Order: sequence, then C-alpha cells, then structure tokens
Amino acid sequence: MLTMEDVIREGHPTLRKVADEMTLPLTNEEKELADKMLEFLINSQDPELAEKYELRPGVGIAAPQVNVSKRMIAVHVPSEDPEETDPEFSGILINPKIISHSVQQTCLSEGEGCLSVDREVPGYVPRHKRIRIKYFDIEGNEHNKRLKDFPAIVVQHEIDHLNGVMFFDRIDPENPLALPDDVDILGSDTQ
Ligand code: SB7
Ligand code: NI
Repeated sequence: MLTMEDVIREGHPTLRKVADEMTLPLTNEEKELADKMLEFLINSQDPELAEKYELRPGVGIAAPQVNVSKRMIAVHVPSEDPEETDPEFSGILINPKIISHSVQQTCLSEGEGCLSVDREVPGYVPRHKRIRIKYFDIEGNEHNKRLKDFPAIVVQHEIDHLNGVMFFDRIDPENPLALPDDVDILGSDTQ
C-alpha cells in the first residue's frame, strides 16, 4: 500500500524530469504500481482510512510522484452529486496525451495544491477548459475521451507531472490573482 511516505516532495529531481513513455503490455510490477496508485486515491478520499493512514486527500497522482519516472497517472474524481456513488472519472491512464483543447481556459477559484508540495501556493492556475485525450488502460486498450472543467483540470495537473511541470510554474509570479482573457473561474471543494 502507498502512503504519504512514498510521495516525493518539491526539490526532488524526479519531479523535474520528463518521464519515459511506457511500453505495452505493462510488466506485473507496473500493473501493481497502477493498482496501488488508484487504491491510494480511493483510500485518501475515505475520511476514516485517510485519518488512519495519514493520507492527504487526492483526486490524482502521477507515477513520478512516487519516484517512478514513467508516463502513468491515476485519477479518481468523485461525482458532484452526493447521491451518486459512481465517480465522475476514474482510472489509470498510460501514456496520456492531450490531442486537442479549447481556446477557452478555466481555473479553480481556490487555486491548486499538490501532494508533493507541503505548503499553500496562492494564485490562479490557468488550464484548458476542455480537452480531448488519448491514453491506454492497463490492459493496453486505447481510449479517446473528452473532459471538461474539474476532471480536465486534474488530468492537466497530472500530465504536467509527466513533463516535470509543477502547478505553481503556471501562476503569474507578478500577480498571482491576475487572469488572462477568456478564463473562467470554477468553484472548487475537492482537491
Ligand atoms: C487540484 C488538485 C489536484 C489537481 C488539480 C487541482 C491534485 C492534487 C494531487 N496531486 O498532487 C496530484 O499530482
Ligand atoms: Ni500534483
């Protein structure tokens, strides 16, 4: 099982590397890591398990954050509807790639946080509002999917980790609350 002790923090060189493309089929070791990454997210969103194992709640995690420089991310975004038990978007994405995106941008009203960053960094993080992604699942099947708003933001945050980019790199250093044209602001409650 993964815990916060497995998550590397800001300053670790792996977080600044461009991660390697994965070859399919995945090895058993890679499949095990994929399962553990998704399990970490699900546990981290369960208040009892999060407290028991001292997990920070997370909706996404990228392999480089556990010091594996490979292009694999896990995402688990719960539904906005509290009655709905199925997540809005959940899975392991291998070699994810944004193939097209909207001109319109969006950002979270509360800014972003990161499991690898143990401090609050205030400021808007502009992201594409809508993206079309291509990726492979752990079985090696190819997927093509459109995402918008929060799930799109999460996937962009995770793909950034595969390219050595941190969320605060995208905050305007002069004026963290400055917003470029054509950016809307999305209310956030989940991180
Ligand atoms: C806010 C939080 C996340 C993504 C986008 C907006 C995920 C935070 C957890 N991570 O550090 C994953 O890389
Ligand atoms: Ni992060």
